[in-house]
Amino acid sequence: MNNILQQYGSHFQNASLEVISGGLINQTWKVSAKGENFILQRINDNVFKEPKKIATNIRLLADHLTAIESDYFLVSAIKTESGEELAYEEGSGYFRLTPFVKNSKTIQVVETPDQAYEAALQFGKFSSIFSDFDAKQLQVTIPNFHDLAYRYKQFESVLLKGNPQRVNACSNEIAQIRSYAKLVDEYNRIRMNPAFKLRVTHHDTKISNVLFDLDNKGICVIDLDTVMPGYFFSDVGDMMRTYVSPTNEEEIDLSKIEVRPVFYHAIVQGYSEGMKGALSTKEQNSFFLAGQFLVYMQTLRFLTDYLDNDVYYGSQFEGQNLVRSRNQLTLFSAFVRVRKSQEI
Ligand code: GN1
Ligand code: MG
Repeated sequence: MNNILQQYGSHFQNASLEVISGGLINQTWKVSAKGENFILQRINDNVFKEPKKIATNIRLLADHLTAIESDYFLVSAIKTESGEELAYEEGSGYFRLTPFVKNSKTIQVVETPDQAYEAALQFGKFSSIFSDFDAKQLQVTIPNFHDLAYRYKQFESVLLKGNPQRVNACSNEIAQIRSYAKLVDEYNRIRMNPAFKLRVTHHDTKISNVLFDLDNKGICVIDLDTVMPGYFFSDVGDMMRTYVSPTNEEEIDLSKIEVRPVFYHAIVQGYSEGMKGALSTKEQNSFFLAGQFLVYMQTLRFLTDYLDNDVYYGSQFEGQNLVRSRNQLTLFSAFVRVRKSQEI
């Protein structure tokens, strides 16, 4: 790592690093150098095949904020001494350094409806601040990332080409997933419907991607790698997926998974306020569908990866991605149940 930090100049000569865990894709460190803190991330270039596209997007967004004289806080990369937004080293890959925002903190688990509200407000604000920016200008950093129809096709194809033992052993999960396939048709209809607008979309709205101040108010969103043109259901749906249950996708005891209506409503309220009236009526009526889409998509993605020998997410124990997929299937059923009881 020292070779990488050297590219940022002598300030980092005696820097110390501390691993920050959490994400499944990129590696992250907190760097301390001469009393100042920074965040260093190694971009996984198996997933982000063209890391420079990320840097281009952040630059486009920053330029737009300058043009509209906005004081929105966008965490941009610190440049290397040779003026690059990414540091590269043969064999180690691409790295990005950003400042550690003073008096800020991240949280790992949503504990109160207020936190869900604050985060949703921030993700809504993030999209709405770029409402005059043509989202199509952004580079697509991961093609088909939140395309449910594409994810379903990947799933069907792994059933034929994946690990045959695992495919055989998962007939139950596969049948359940297939029984909900009507959602894919619904997704295709929505995508064609102009009432669902293409906007600057974050695509990874987990709670640890929001910076909070010390009074627990949201400051801004971080981790801009998957900012791409997208639809409201991506950001809303992934908040639903990750905030409404007291447990996360790693929970093995499925009886702990539940949908807490107050957290759901906090997301709807925060996001709607952040979007400042920009949501169409159709979008306003599709919050539940957004949750269903994203939970279903993550169920598909985890099971697809399990059947494909964990090539994407990796695994720390045999069957981890199967556990994650079962977890998401349980969350999906809980969503449907609570919807039927009209609490959400
Ligand atoms: C990945 O690594 P992380 O936690 O930021 C994934 C998300 C998934 C999430 C599931 C680029 O995000 O789409 O929802 O895992 N990001 C990518 O935990 O695939
Ligand atoms: Mg991410």
